[in-house]
Amino acid sequence: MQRIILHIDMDYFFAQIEERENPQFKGKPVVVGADPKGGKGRGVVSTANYEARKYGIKSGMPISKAYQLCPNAIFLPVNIDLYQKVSNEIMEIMEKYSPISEIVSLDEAYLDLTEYSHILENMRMFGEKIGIEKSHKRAEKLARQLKKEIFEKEKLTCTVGIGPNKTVAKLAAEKAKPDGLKMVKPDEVEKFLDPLDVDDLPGIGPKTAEKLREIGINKILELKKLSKEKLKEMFGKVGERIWERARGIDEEPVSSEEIIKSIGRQITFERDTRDAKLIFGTFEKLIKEVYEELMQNNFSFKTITVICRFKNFETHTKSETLKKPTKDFEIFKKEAKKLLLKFLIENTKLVRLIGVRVSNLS
Ligand code: TTP
Ligand code: MG
Repeated sequence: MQRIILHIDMDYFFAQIEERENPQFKGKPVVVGADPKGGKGRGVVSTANYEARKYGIKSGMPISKAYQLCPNAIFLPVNIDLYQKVSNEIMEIMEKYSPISEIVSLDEAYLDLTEYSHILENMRMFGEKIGIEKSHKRAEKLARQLKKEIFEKEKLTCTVGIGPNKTVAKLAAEKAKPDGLKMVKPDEVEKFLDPLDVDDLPGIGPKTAEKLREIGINKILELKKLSKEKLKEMFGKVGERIWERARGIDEEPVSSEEIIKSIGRQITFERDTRDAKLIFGTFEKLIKEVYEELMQNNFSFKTITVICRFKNFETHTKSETLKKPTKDFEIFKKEAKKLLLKFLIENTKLVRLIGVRVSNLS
């Protein structure tokens, strides 16, 4: 059946809430994140409003870099309790628009409007074609209402994308930011996707994109020239997924079931360090926190991943997958420490950040 999927993403979410709470910030560059400490701060940018983005400031960038780019910006700490409260209110509004919804993050969600619009509009006597066209109109109207209701109740703007599946809906929203509404109908998918950059596709991260660029592939249109086999050979199982996504194929359902895929913790040291006692002491604390959350959810795990970022921001991960799932704390600790030790042996640089994650949960 032809589906109609809606994706909603709040505009510059954390920073927009701060603007709402402090109207005097409007029109000025606002950066939410770690304390810049006059350019010596060590954390990262959570997000920035559009004025700050004009200076090149982006999510995930070192806060010191953001400070360099625009020292006069308004730098604010992350007030996550407030953002969580606002997020809950928005998701409550959003969930009224369809019985099938999926919350992806604090500011992002999917709605499946297929059934809903079909029940209302798909009058069989007009045949399937008119039915789906009316359904699209209905979906667009719902999207406009949703944007309006959020703006009236929360005084915040968002962007909505509508498409035949999650991938297309999400990309449509991304391309319509900020305060936009974009619908891509099934027969428009190809025209919409072809000119986009390969790394626009969900599932293509910077490393995959780099590999593709190396062989002269920049746009989705060019990506489509590679066979499924070739992509599998290059990227393994995800290659197949990439082949499908490039053609606008995505069968993944909108599902409200909360699936925890992994549990992890990481920490940036106050100062780059090689102090083994500090590194391993901190690491044990992280391991304990991860293990506690694992036990709260009554999960077994199979894969352990350790992340290590060095002085120059060079970041590496190492993973170990066990033969069978376990809940054993001692195995977790032993394997994780082994991975961390490998990092420290292979690399003599100062350590900036360490982290540990378990996945393959059951
Ligand atoms: P996004 O929706 O990715 O970004 P955004 O809402 O700030 O901006 P856009 O208009 O482009 O949608 O993320 C939502 C929030 O999640 C963001 O406001 C802050 C937080 N976040 C981080 O803390 N770190 C990150 O690296 C990213 C990407 C987001
Ligand atoms: Mg957003």
